[in-house]
Amino acid sequence: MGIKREKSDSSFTSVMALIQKCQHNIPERYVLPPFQRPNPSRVDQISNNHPVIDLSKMNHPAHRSRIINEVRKACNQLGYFQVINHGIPTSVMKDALDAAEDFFNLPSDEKTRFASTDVHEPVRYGTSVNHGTDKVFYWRDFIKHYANPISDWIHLWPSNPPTYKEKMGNYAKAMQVLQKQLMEVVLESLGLNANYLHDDIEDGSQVMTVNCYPSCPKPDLALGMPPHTDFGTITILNQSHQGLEIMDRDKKWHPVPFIQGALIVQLGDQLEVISNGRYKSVPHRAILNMQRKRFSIASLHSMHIEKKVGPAPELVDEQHPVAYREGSFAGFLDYISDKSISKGKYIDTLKIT
Ligand SMILES: O=C(O)CCC(=O)C(=O)O
Repeated sequence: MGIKREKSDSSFTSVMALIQKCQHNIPERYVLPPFQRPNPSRVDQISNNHPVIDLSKMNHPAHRSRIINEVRKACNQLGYFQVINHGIPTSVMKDALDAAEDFFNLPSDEKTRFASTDVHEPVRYGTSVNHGTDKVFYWRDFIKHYANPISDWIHLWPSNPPTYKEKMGNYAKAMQVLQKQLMEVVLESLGLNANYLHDDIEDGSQVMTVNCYPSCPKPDLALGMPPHTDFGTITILNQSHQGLEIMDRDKKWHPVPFIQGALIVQLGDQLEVISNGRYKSVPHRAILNMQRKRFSIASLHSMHIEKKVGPAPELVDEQHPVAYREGSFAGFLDYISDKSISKGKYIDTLKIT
């Protein structure tokens, strides 16, 4: 691929280590410029317009057409929705969050063996978004690992805590099944055949991003993650507590309500490209709180890393000319390898203006 690899760098202080030392304040490098801070007065606290879609009886024709209509409405309006009755056992969701917590509670040297600033690494532990390139730091520690097909990757995942592979592995497999079902519904909602790109979706890439946001003494000055959109087709998010905010089309932020047992589905840039811009990826960010640590697990799905994808031909016509060039997950990784995600977006390089 001709990629310039950065040297792995494990010299950073995790937020988990930092909170032992600073209980009342945060270091300067986490303080955001005023216009980037999570100003609660500019956040819509009372919106009850958050789509929650019941997936039970998804394969029953009457229910399926209702679900497709609800998905279409949510994707058009906000680019995200929550799903309930999705078939993933509560125990599988909880076990994965417990495995995340146990991992971040390990001593530093157990975690830093996975530390790297190289975004091409299939397993990577770090802090902020990329501690090698970020100017301002975000209040987050993370471990990311590839997951599909699981047999290709699981041997690279942490062996400590001892149950990590089993618990996170069961969850990753469940997410891969659910994303295939959700993609069929999303594609149908666009008027495409449910089997469109079937094999590419089946063999696609899955990146599990496991996030830890320790409680923060100054949550009004910092963020857990900056505003960004995800690269892939869809992301499925499991979380221990509320903390995600999404931006609507009027650029107003909305806290996503926490619903016990629900999963959050967000549209990514690759789906925006496939839809030829009919659907837009959803900008989102993670906010912090003073009371407790929050964990989230984002399962990011996309086509296979090298697979280039453009708009579906069925969604191109005289009124809707091709609006994006083809792009790939590999192209995205090359794009972000030397720049912060808040500095520019790969999808903007694909737009035909
Ligand atoms: O933790 C969250 O709510 C958001 C996580 C996220 O955006 C990500 O991992 O890309």
